Amino acid sequence: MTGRLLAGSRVVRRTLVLGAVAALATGLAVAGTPRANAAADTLGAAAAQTGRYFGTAISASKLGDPVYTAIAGREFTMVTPENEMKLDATEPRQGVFNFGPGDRVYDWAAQNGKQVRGHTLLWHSGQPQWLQNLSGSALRQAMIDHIDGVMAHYKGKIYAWDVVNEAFADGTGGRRNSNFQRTGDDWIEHAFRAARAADPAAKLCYNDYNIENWTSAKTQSVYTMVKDFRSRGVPIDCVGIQAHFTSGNPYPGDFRTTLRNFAALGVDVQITELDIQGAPPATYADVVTDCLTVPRCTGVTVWGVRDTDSWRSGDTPLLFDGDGDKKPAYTAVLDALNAAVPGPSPSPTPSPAGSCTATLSAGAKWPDRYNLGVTVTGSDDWIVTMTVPRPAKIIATWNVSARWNPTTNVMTARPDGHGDSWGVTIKHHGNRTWPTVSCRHA
Ligand code: G2I
Repeated sequence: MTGRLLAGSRVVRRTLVLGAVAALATGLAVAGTPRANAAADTLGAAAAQTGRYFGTAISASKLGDPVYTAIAGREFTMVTPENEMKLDATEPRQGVFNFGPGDRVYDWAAQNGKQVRGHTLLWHSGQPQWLQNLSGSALRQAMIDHIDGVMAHYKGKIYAWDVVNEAFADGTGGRRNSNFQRTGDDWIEHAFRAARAADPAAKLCYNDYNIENWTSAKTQSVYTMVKDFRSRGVPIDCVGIQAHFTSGNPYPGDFRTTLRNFAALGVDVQITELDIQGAPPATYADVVTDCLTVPRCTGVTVWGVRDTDSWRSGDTPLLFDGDGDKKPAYTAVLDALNAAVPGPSPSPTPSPAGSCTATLSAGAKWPDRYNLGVTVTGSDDWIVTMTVPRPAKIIATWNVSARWNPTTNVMTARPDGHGDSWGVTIKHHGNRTWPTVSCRHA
């Protein structure tokens, strides 16, 4: 059996999937005691063990820098184009779209197995001149046309879109005065409805800063809007909390309450632009731990790779220094992510000389599922453990004997006589973060 065949005719596919499910089902009765995951050694892998992503902002202009791409490729599972999908970049003239820079970031992410957050469709800042010159119904129509044009281009490819960015004012908690706002209060809900129609597969987020502190007027106003949208069926799936922390806008002790309260409205919450002045390790760990305590906090994105890549580089607010070396904050975040893995600490099993390695590679993709190839080296009698980030599930395997434990969401695989290259089909249920794998000799 091959993964390629799985994409074949409906009859063939059904046969293979059913066969594989039967093979997996035999594991249900014999699945053993849940084992804790080994500590992961990258941010993305550690977050994936908790069913979350760990992302970074990426600039197209830096994709030629090998230090930058090595760190980004290794550590992160989610990518946000820092500027390339903004209004001025994507629609520089009315009705004339430019997806070159956005595609460069998207393609790099896709080629490296990462998902993409789309940022951002409607923002008061970064507007091209033609848009700033419009008002009233002409502006409203241009806003909808922009959403339609950009979302059509990236249809089916984006994990979540920041549909509306920073629409509330600091301090008072009222709406920010902008050209969009002057078209009427209902511009935000119209944007979300248009976005849902344009790409039903993307999660639709409202994204803002200074909404970390639960008691602030701005947080309360955004919360009231999201609650209202949920009660009236306006399609909103997530709230992005930027988390740009400075001495003037410090990490608040009630951040976890904010995450929990938004999540209780039935939306995902995501930390979307994290950076902290001076990068204090304890504060970074606290922010990440807050996310880990809220099941609907689905991921954390830091706003850049190295300090020198930051929009406020003088604050050295990120996890890697200008040389690309890991800072103490990196270790604090990795430890916080690894500490979240449930279950007892793994017993230190000595790995035999030349212990085996399982390597994943991208296979075919469908809207609701994707294939991964697995190649094992270093042993011909191996046991591979694959931990799948919830709510994704393995629904089929080929060229391997597999047991699926639904309690732990872990598959254990052994050779079935077809060699050391095999594969799985994963139904992602919205979480396209790849599983983590480990290998040991049988
Ligand atoms: O301002 C920080 C962030 C606040 N939330 C929304 C984010 O989209 C925003 O990101 C920043 C980028 O990090 C900056 O890189 O947004 C700025 C404004 O769009 C970005 O700055 C722009 C400069 O304004 C341009 O002059 C410059 O050409 O960056 C461009 C590329 O370096």
